[in-house]
Amino acid sequence: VVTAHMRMSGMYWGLTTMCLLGKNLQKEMGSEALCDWVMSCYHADVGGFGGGTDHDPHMLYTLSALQILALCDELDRVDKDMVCMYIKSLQLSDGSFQGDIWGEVDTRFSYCALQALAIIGRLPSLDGESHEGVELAEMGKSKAINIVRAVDFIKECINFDGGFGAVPTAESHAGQIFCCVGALSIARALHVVNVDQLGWWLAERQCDSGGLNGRPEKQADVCYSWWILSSLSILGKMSWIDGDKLTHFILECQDPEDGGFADRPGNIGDIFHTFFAIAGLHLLGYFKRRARAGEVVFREYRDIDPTYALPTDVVKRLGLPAQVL
Ligand code: GRG
Ligand code: ZN
Repeated sequence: VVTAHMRMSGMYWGLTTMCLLGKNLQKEMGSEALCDWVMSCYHADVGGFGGGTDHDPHMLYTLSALQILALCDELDRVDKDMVCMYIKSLQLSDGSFQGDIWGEVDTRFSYCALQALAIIGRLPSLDGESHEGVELAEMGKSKAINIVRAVDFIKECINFDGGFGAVPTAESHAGQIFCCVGALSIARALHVVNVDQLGWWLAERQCDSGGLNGRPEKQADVCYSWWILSSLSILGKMSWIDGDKLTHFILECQDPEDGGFADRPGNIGDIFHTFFAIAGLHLLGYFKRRARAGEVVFREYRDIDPTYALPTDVVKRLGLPAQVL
């Protein structure tokens, strides 16, 4: 059960999982009706999406909505200029982004903003050139976000340990690190990262159980398999953790009865942890190995992109920018 206010993200987690497992959204998941529902959460007056019908627009659900439309190849349904204006309206003068009109600032929203703009082809590049096929000139500079400041703000969130927090001076946390590394990958600005120091901090998150925690002294949780592995993958340091031990931990989190994955072994599964467990197993090459071992069904599984958390073929189809080391 996904809480009503975040149904949009729940739908993104569920649909992406189905894609990764080789399901066809058009033929097997009724993607057209799903996109009708997504559009019923759109606020045409401001350009943002809510987490459910009749919910106020928010950056988090605007990204989830665009990701769903991208998965279903239905991006033509949105007014890209309006969505761009919505995201720009949430950028503050220091380059940060707030989640909605109420003003909470968090590096999660920087990531959401940059990915959302990339998906709709409205992401300015750092050197002032527009990306291939993007008609930014037509849009006019005044309508674009300030990408230089967006990167500067993320830089301000780097801590002495090489990690990133939600805002400047906030403690390093693996979830925020994913957001910052992902945003920098999208902006092609990974040069601001101290790769060895951050890679070391991330690798240190592996616990005796093989699972990963989100910060020192905390319990392992399957969702960090994604937040940490994707960051390490972008930084080219996936080999710094023990992949076999992590694979074993993730598989232990699956409920043998209903198939879902929980945060840790023995707990009740949910769609959030199921998505990140499957996505983590993909990055670990688990399904490829099973396909190579002759298990035919695994051949239909699709890979996931570490920067966008979308199937790699979708990222390719849309020509989305990403820097990986
Ligand atoms: C497109 C994949 C994708 C994401 C969109 C919303 C977002 C961008 C990213 C969220 C990143 C984040 C902050 C993840 C962490 C989630 C989490 C498990 C938080 C728990 O924090 P604590 O402090 O738990 O309650 P710990 O594990 O530290 O005990
Ligand atoms: Zn979790």
